[in-house]
Amino acid sequence: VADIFDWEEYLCYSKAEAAPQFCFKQHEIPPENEFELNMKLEALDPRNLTSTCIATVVSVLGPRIRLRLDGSDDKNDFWRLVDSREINPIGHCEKLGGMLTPPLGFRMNASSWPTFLVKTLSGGVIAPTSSFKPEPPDPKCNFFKVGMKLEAVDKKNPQLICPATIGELKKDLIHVVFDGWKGAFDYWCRYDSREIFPVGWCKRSNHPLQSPGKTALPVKALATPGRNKRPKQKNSPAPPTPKTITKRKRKSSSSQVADSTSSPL
Ligand code: MLY
Repeated sequence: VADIFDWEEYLCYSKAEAAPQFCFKQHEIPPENEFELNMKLEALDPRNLTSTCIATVVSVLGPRIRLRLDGSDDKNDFWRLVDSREINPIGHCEKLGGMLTPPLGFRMNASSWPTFLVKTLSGGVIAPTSSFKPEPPDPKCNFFKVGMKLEAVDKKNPQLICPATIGELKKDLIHVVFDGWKGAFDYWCRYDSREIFPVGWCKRSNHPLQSPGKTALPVKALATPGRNKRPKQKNSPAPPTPKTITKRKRKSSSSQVADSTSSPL
């Protein structure tokens, strides 16, 4: 899906500019992801940021990991960058004089927490300290301008990163507007949010990037009827009939859109 969308073409088509790197609290070179499935670490409970819990890596995608709090259900998974301040190696909390706490919605009786903690830690691989990367520096202020393009996490489908535009500014806040999605997924966040990225970040970090919703794309690219039913032509260039040659030459645009509309989500 994602690899077919091309920013360069799209910026040109939409006559927009990409928000420069210095606007973002992201490293220009995305960090290496050295986490592996089932590794355990400490994470702030996203539903209760004053509490530090044990979490397990349940997916790995580019420089992001999907986490599940030990003792919680599988309905509250969340994603963190490997250079997030909100994840730390096991032992970090205690070193600072803190205590590990059960997650909100702990499945068992609170009194069984100490035993649960020992068991859950002994049943997993401890993520090595070297996999936690330093947080990027803070931009000095809100450098964004209305109309600039960026890549942003879709908070309603947080595994997805999608093309977006700065719709509005309000002091330290920016309005993230998802291209081609009629406002349903838009949100406000701070300029130093870890969920927004410069154009090209997904490509550089090997993270999939969604295509914009189809209303944001050139009409020409959408106008070919039945494009989704056509079998893949990549490796089998069947000799085209004279009729198909005339209208189907623009391979890049039609293949782009076929993908943006076939999202399973
Ligand atoms: N299949 C879901 C996901 C939409 C994702 C929108 N993002 C990319 C802004 C839906 O159509 O609701």
